[in-house]
Amino acid sequence: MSALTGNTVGHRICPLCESTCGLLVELEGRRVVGVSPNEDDLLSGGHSCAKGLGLGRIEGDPDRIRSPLLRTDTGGFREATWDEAFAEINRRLPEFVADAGSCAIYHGNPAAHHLDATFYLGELISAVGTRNIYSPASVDTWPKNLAHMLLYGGGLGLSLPDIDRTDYFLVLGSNPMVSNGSTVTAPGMEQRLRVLRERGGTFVVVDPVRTRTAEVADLHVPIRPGTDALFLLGVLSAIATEGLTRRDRVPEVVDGLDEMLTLTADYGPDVVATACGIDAELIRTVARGFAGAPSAVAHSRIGTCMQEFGTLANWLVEVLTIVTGNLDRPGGAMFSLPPAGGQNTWPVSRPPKLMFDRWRSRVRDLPEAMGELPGVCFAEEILTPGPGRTRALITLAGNPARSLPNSAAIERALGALDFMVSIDCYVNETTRYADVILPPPPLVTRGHHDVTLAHFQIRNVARYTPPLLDLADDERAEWQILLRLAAIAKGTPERTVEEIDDDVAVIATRRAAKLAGCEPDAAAIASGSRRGPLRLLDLRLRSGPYGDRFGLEPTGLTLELLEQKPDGIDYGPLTPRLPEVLRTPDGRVNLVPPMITADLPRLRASMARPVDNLLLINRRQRRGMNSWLHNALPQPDGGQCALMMDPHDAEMRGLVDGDRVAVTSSTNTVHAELRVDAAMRTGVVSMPHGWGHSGPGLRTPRSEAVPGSNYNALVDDSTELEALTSSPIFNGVPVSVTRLSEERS
Ligand SMILES: Nc1nc2c(c(=O)[nH]1)N[C@H]1C(S)=C(S)[C@@H](COP(=O)(O)OP(=O)(O)OC[C@H]3O[C@@H](n4cnc5c(=O)[nH]c(N)nc54)[C@H](O)[C@@H]3O)O[C@H]1N2
Ligand SMILES: Nc1nc2c(c(=O)[nH]1)N[C@H]1C(S)=C(S)[C@@H](COP(=O)(O)OP(=O)(O)OC[C@H]3O[C@@H](n4cnc5c(=O)[nH]c(N)nc54)[C@H](O)[C@@H]3O)O[C@H]1N2
Ligand code: SF4
Ligand SMILES: [Mo]
Repeated sequence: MSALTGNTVGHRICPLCESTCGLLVELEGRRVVGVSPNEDDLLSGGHSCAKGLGLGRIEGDPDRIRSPLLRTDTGGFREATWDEAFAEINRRLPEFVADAGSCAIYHGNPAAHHLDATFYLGELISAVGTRNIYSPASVDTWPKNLAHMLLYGGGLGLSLPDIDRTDYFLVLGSNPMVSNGSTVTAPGMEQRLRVLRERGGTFVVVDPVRTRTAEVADLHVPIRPGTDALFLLGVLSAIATEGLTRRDRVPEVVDGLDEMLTLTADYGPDVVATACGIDAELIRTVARGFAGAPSAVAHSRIGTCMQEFGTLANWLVEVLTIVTGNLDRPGGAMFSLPPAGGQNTWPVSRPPKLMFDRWRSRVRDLPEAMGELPGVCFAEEILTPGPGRTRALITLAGNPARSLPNSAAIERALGALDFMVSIDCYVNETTRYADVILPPPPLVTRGHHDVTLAHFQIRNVARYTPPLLDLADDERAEWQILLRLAAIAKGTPERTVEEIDDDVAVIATRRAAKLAGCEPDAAAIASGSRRGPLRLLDLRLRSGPYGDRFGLEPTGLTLELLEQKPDGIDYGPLTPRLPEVLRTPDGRVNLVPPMITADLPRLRASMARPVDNLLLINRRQRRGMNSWLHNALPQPDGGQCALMMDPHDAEMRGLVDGDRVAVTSSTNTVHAELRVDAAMRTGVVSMPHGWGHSGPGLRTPRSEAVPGSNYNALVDDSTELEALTSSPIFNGVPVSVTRLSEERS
C-alpha cells in the first residue's frame, strides 16, 4: 500500500471488467492521483491489472468530455449548459417518441458496470416506448444466454465453474489471462489457475491460438474456429461409448439423458476430428480426463459464442458437465446466490415465459432475446424505408460504430438519423454523429455494488463501495440524466428527477416488501433518507437472500452494514441450489431442448465443407477495453493491432514479419501490419477489435495517432449469422491476406 499516502483514500470496486477488483483510490481534490489493489478485499484479495491501476489516467484524460456538447450548424460541437442541452432534446426528441418505435436505444458495456443504468435505464426505455433496444449482449453472450435459458430457465442465472474446488477445468474460447474472465467473476485468475494445478488439478484450454492462458494449461486443444460443438459431441460420444457417464451423480431433475447420449453416436472422435482440425486421440484424452476426475467443469466464453454454432456449443458445454455428474456439486458447475437478488433468486410466475422470440425485427424478422433486438438489425432498421423506420437514437456508454459488425453500414446509418443523443465521455466513432452529447460524472461520485455481475461470482461475497465525492454543480449523475430524458420522452419535462425517482422507489419498495414478507410502509421507512440508486440498492439488499427483511432478521444484510465493511462480507463458497434455482416451465432440466437439437443437421452438414480459406478470429489486449481505452491508456506499441499469422501460412504467401498487408473479407478490406507468430494455428489469423480510430470529427487525438485497423469493417451482418440467436460470426471470418506493397515497418 506504499503507493498511497496522504490525501483522501477510499475504496472503489473497479468498473472496467467482470473481475470487479477491489481497489483503493487516492484523491487530491477531485483528481484521482493514485490507485492500488485492496489486499483485504474479500473477493479479489489484492488482484488488479494495468487498466484498473490506470483509473486515474482514464478519469483524468484531458480529452474526456466534461460538459454537454451541442452540434453546431457547421457540423462541429460547442459546449453548452445542461439546461440548454435538455431544452434542445425537449425540442426535438418528442416527435420521434410520438412516432412509436422510431427512437431506438443502444446501451453499451460500461452501462452494465454502474448502478445508474442497472436501475434506471428501464424508465427511459418504457418512456421512449420502443422495442428497438440494442446492446453488445447480442454480439457477446446470446448463444450462452439462450442455452442456459432453455436448460435452467434464466438467461442471467448462468451456471458457474467452481474453479477454486474443481479437479478438472476445461475452458473453451476464453483467454482469462488477458480478459480477466467473463460470465465468471473470479478476480485473480492467474493465481487461481496456479493453485488449481498445485493441488493436482488439470487445466485444459480449447482455443485455436496458443494464448497466454493456453500457455499455463496442462493441455491445449488447438481447435479450428467454429468447431467446438463438434469437438464436444466427439467428447460426449467417447464418454458414452466408453461407459464413462456418471448416472449416479446426475441430479434427479435432469431429463433426456439417454436421448442425449444416443444423439452423440453419429459424432465419434474419428468422425469429427478432421473438421475440428485435431487428433481424435486428443478428443478421447479430454473425454477420459474430464469424466474420470473426481470433479470437473467446462466453461465456455466469447470464442464459443461469436461463432457459427454458438448455441449448440454452449449447450454441449453444459451437457458435458451434467452427464459426468458435475452439475450443482462443489468443483462442478454451480449457481451463485447474488446478494441483491435477481433472476435466479426471485420467484417466477408459473409458467414462466421464455425471454426469446417474443417479437421480431421489422426488416428481417429476426427474433428478440431478453428484450433486445439483434445488433445485426441496427443499421438496416435505420436505413430501410417504411413505417416504423428508426429515425432517432439514444446511445448510453456504447460505441456501435466499432463494436457491431459491418461498421461501414453502421456509420452510414448513424449519419442517416434525424436526431441522436449520446450519454458518453468521448467524441468517438459513434458519438461524432450525435446532436447532443451528455457526459457522465467522475467515477468517484458513484456508489457501487455489482448487481448483475454478482450472478457470476464464484464465491458469495457482498461488497459495496460508496461515493467518495459529491457531484459538482456542473455534473449530473447518469441516473439523473436518464430520468430527465425519460421525463422529456414522456411529455412531462416539468417533472423533477426527484419526483420520478420517488415513483420508481414506490414500485421497488412494494416489490421488496413482498419479497421480504413485510409491509410496504415498513420497507419505505427502513430505506430512510437515501435517494437515487442507493435507495434502490438498499431495497434490493434487504430483500435479497441475506437481507435483514427490513428488520425481521436484525443481523441480516443492509447497505448500512456494507458501508461499515468496505472489504465486503463473505457468505462463503457456492452451495448446491437444485432444484429451487431452476426457472424452467416444469422446474426440470431437459437435456435435449428441441429448439437447439433442431440445429444439429446444419452442424452435421458443416463437416463436409472444404477447408480452404484463412479464418480470421478475434483477440483481446491487456490494456484495452473493447474500443474505449486507447486514448487514455495508449498502447506502448502500435503493432499490438497487427494481424497475427502462423509462420507456415506466411511462408506460403511469401509474407514476412512487418509486412503491410491487405486483409479482405466478403464485405471489405482493411490494412494491417503482419506479425508472424507460432502461437497461431495454421489457417487462422487474428486481430483485435475496437480499433480503427479514424475519420472526421473525433476528439481522441492519442488514439487517432495510432488508429489501428477496424476488425468489424470486415464482418458481415447480413447472411452469415448464428442460426438461433442471429449473433454475428466474429470468429471464423473467411479472409484473404496479401502484401500491400514492398513497404515494411
Ligand atoms: N483486457 C481486456 N479485457 C477484457 C476486454 C477487453 O477488450 N480487453 N473485454 C471484456 C469483455 S466486454 C468481454 S465479453 C470479455 C471476453 O472475455 P473472453 O471470453 O476471455 O475473451 P477473449 O480474450 O477474446 O478470448 C476469446 C478466445 O476465444 C478464442 N477463439 C476464437 N474463436 C474460437 C473458436 O471458434 N473456438 C474456441 N474454442 N475458441 C475461439 C480466441 O482465440 C480467444 O483466445 O473480456 C472482457 N475483458
Ligand atoms: N469483432 C469483435 N467485435 C466485438 C467484440 C469482439 O470480441 N470482436 N466484442 C464485443 C463485446 S463482448 C462487447 S461487450 C462490445 C462492446 O461494445 P460497446 O459497449 O458498444 O463498446 P465499448 O468499446 O465498450 O464502448 C464503451 C463506450 O462507453 C463510453 N463510456 C465509458 N465509461 C462510461 C461511463 O461511465 N458512462 C457513459 N455514459 N459512457 C461511458 C466510452 O466512451 C465508449 O464510447 O464489443 C463487441 N464487439
Ligand atoms: S482485472 Fe478488471 S476489474 Fe480488476 S483491475 Fe483490471 S480491469 Fe479492473
Ligand atoms: Mo463483452
